[in-house]
Amino acid sequence: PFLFSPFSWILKWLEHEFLQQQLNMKESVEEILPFLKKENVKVYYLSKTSATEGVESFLDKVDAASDEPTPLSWRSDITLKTPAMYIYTSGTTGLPKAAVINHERIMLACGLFDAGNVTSEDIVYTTLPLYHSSALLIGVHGCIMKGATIVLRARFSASQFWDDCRKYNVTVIQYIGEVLRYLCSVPQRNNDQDHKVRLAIGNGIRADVWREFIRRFGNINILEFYASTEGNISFVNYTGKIGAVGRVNCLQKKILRYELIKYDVEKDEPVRDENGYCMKVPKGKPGLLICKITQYAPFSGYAGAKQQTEKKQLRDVFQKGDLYFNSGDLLVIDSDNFIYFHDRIGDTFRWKGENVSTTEVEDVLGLIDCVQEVIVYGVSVPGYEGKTGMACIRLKENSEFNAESTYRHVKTHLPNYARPRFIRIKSAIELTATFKYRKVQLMEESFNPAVIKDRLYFLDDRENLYVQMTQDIYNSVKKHDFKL
Ligand SMILES: *[C@@H]1O[C@H](CO)[C@@H](O)[C@H](O)[C@H]1NC(C)=O
Ligand SMILES: *[C@@H]1O[C@H](CO)[C@@H](O)[C@H](O)[C@H]1NC(C)=O
Ligand SMILES: *[C@@H]1O[C@H](CO)[C@@H](O)[C@H](O)[C@H]1NC(C)=O
Ligand SMILES: CC(=O)N[C@H]1CO[C@H](CO)[C@@H](O)[C@@H]1O
Repeated sequence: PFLFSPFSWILKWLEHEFLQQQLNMKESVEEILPFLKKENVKVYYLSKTSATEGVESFLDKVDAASDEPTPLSWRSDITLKTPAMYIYTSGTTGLPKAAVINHERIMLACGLFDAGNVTSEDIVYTTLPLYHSSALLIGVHGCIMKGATIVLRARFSASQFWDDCRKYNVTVIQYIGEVLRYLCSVPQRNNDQDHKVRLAIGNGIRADVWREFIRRFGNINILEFYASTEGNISFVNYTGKIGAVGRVNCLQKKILRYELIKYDVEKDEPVRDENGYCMKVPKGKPGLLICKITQYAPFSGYAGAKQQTEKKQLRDVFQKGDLYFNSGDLLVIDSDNFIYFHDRIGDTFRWKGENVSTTEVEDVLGLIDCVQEVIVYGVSVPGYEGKTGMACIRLKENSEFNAESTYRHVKTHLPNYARPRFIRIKSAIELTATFKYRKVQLMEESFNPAVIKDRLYFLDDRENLYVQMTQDIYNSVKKHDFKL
């Protein structure tokens, strides 16, 4: 939907970004073309011509279009509540879902650039994928709003990061999750503080990384925020407290009735008391963030997915008939009312008494050069408590899996208990609408090489290497000859 922006320069990047994906998607689209036709869906290629019957080209029409502002009459019926785009959120709590993003949400997201005093003089560097709300809503739309310049890189590279910043005179960077941690784990260089970056905007930074990042790369302002793509609740670290995403603000709390409630990680559901109601967590304990759905805090839901929308809502929380938005995130509020991000639910398994966050492991593996896509989950091993990690990887085209460098990467970036014991290489993980279903299926397929026809590797910590999984290894693991 955002293709219909009047800014033809966006199309220039999209052309770059999507050229590769487009080649892959072309086949997929053509496969279902008869169906799409029947449904009256118009299909365009992001190209100047189309050789496919029933598919039109788009870029030639853009070239031919006027670059005058869109006539007011065309958008007279557009309000703040009109859907502007859909963003697919990953399927951590069910199928991937198209979150409805209306114009108001885009404007709210752009507000972060106001909080960071971003101006038209700024140059913003984004290495995050454009299909994420961070890059698209805050980065791209923020730059349009401010008239700032955006520098895109198709894929994050820790070693190239600061060179890019120097080369393009970057003043603002965007981050998520582990990005800043990787930057800190690159060997120190003399020119670490030689750059013009003054502000980092993002979420998921931990307090220790925050400190190290500032120590090493200089006095960069960090604007840490918390928000879910589809949720109504958000926090910004206007406080300057290291590690915190924000602070309980009485005024905000009056309008946005959010709470942290007890959550049972194993059962994957909120804990309810004898009357069937949810329980607030005490200060300092992680709890599920929920937010009352009201006229001030509406929830636009997901496109065409009533059931999915329903799933993100919690009913009868503190009294009969009340309705809350379930953020799917565990947060902590400390005794000074500072708010911290803790984890996403449904994405954790336990191994050796530790909680392994699958998203964190996925983030780490996702940075390996040959990895196109990765799903991490736990598999049960008879005789062991909890589950041990398995990573299912789809390689980039024309890439080979390198057992040695993968081992080194995993060892450098993950604690022992979080390192995937098994790696499964699949030529196609259909990360389609059935993604979640497949994760369950993958879990059931477990790690038996007699059952799994894909290439399977085993982390042999005596050899310090990923080795090909064999029936012998499988038997020794099962018989506990090989201790995990
Ligand atoms: C970065 O700034 C320097 C000094 O102001 C300038 O010479 C150079 O052309 C700029 N680079 C880019 C890519 O704009
Ligand atoms: C929640 O959504 C409403 C309407 O979309 C908006 O006015 C409000 O600012 C949002 N609140 C947060 C914290 O995002
Ligand atoms: C793991 O999660 C459980 C349930 O949330 C919690 O009780 C426990 O303290 C956590 N363990 C660690 C080591 O963080
Ligand atoms: C907007 C804002 O106040 N951000 C602050 C977040 O915390 C860092 C670290 O103390 C401050 O430097 C930022 O100014």
